[in-house]
Amino acid sequence: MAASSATEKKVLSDDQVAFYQRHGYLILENVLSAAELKGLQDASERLRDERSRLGGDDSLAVIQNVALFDDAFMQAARHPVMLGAVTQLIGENLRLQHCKLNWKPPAKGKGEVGWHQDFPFFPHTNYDLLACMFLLDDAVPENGCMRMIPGSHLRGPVDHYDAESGRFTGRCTEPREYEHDVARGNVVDLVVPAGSMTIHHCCMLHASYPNHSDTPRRGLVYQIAAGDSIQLGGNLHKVWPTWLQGENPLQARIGDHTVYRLSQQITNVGGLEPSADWQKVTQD
Ligand SMILES: O=C(O)CCC(=O)C(=O)O
Repeated sequence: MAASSATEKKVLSDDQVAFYQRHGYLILENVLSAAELKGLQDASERLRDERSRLGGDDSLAVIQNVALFDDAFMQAARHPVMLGAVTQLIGENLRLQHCKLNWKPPAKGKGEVGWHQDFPFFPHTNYDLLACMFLLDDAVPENGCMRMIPGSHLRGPVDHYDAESGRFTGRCTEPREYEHDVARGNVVDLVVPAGSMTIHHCCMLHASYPNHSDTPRRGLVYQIAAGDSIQLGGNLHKVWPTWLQGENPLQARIGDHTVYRLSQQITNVGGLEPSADWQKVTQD
């Protein structure tokens, strides 16, 4: 999986780009070769102790900063198909904001993730920020696949704060933002075979089912930001300074139009340790 010049060949058709802009998500089937998939599955097995340490044997384990645990995950961060697709959606200059392995073990009825957007966890100066998930197992409703409300990204960020305490909850706290869509079936289950990749916009309202099956559902997530989409809040992860492609433009684009020049690169002197600081719900 060599780092690519992602512009050489277009990964997405014009229809796929238009679909993403309209619906806020995409499915690219069978992106990983059999060898790449096996390599990532093997790498995830090497994290089994970490999963247990996080209490993830009978619940969803979110192992943060996996690219720092294992080079296989750092190589996958520069997968040419992923970078090619992301380039077409948010541009040439790409920063890795965070990466993680979401490992849903076959613990019956566990691992459900409630409706939320990613953006409120780590707001940026614009919305050119998206998540790519490589599925390391077939994903179906029975083993906890993700669900999306198509078009919800166009509404912009919605509230994730508890009205009484003012605390960030990590879940959408305005049920009207999703209940109506769920009731009328405006929800898409991302049913995809292992080796596929899904992409979703940072303002996409999404959730995932609990695992009711006998098989795990592992999803390897890369959250990628355009070079001029600058993080305003939330955690700065250890992998955050990882530049995936292109150059640091040394500017912050605020919304669609205002561009503010930055005098120097922001440096991340701390950052979260690989998974050590993981706390359920409030961190992504
Ligand atoms: O892995 C899952 O099922 C949920 C992933 C998700 O919603 C997220 O990482 O934001």
